[in-house]
Amino acid sequence: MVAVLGQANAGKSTLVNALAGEKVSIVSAKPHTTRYDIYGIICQDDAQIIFVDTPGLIERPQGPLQSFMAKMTTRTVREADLFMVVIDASRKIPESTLTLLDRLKDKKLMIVLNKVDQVPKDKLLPMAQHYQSWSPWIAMTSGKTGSGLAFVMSSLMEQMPEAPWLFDEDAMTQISQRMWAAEMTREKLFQCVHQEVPYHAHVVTDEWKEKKRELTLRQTIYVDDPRYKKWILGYQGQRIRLIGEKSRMEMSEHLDKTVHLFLNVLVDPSWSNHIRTA
Ligand SMILES: Nc1nc2c(ncn2[C@@H]2O[C@H](COP(=O)(O)OP(=O)(O)OP(=O)(O)O)[C@@H](O)[C@H]2O)c(=O)[nH]1
Ligand SMILES: [Mg+2]
Repeated sequence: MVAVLGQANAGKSTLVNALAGEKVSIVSAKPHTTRYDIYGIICQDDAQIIFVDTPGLIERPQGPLQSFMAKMTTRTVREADLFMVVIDASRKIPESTLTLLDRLKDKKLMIVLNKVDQVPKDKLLPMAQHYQSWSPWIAMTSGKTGSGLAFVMSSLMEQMPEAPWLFDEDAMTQISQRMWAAEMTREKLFQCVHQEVPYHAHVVTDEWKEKKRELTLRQTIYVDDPRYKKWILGYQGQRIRLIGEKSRMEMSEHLDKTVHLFLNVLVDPSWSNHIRTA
């Protein structure tokens, strides 16, 4: 198990998807997109690597959702065999990442300088030298272009401890299909609805019905305030239609099925108290 940790928006989910070769985890330009640990599982030769994508670091968790997110990351740190700390090399490193590096200094730690496509080449070497005081194991990657990923994979393979495989060879992730589908719709909320709205929303798949190559899904988007419902619906329901269409198309592509998606928006001020992984 490889814990993929680091600041929000560093590109952790993009990296996990690229390394696992499947879209298991959602991605957006907004920080704190990932809310639960999501596994990206890959089997190569005689090795199985489980990349554990985690929520971005939260310095002072506020409210039940953020406490839940921070707790997940703490648990992952306890369980992992190896650690990847992902750093957005195009930005100043935040204090929380330095604290994390200090904590993991004596573990098997790979420091990943990510988004190198956005950094001038002459800056990379001094940057790598700087991080060597935490670990000599440094990778330079771009989840976007794929550069450096082959090195990450081959050096991880050499370092994986010997253990029985935890998942079947064809497993992609640990989350249920229903939850994966809910995450796809949540991603579209992050992409299509602006400002704070996506942080106040949660998606649940209520129904999953498969008939040959047709899949019918019903999902509920919970929001904690009626004004967010209005934003998500949009003028004459235009925004919710766009969200549904984008989510449906993406699911169709990944599942190779015709998907019919029905979305409903409900106001429930207490949804964040009931959040769980499933
Ligand atoms: N230029 C560039 N952009 C990237 C790269 N990797 C990710 N991004 C972009 O950075 C943003 C954040 O990516 P995510 O993968 O969601 O980041 P994350 O670390 O999982 O973020 P949280 O889940 O919010 O903690 C998205 O807009 C990505 O498209 C990269 O290598 N290069
Ligand atoms: Mg993420």
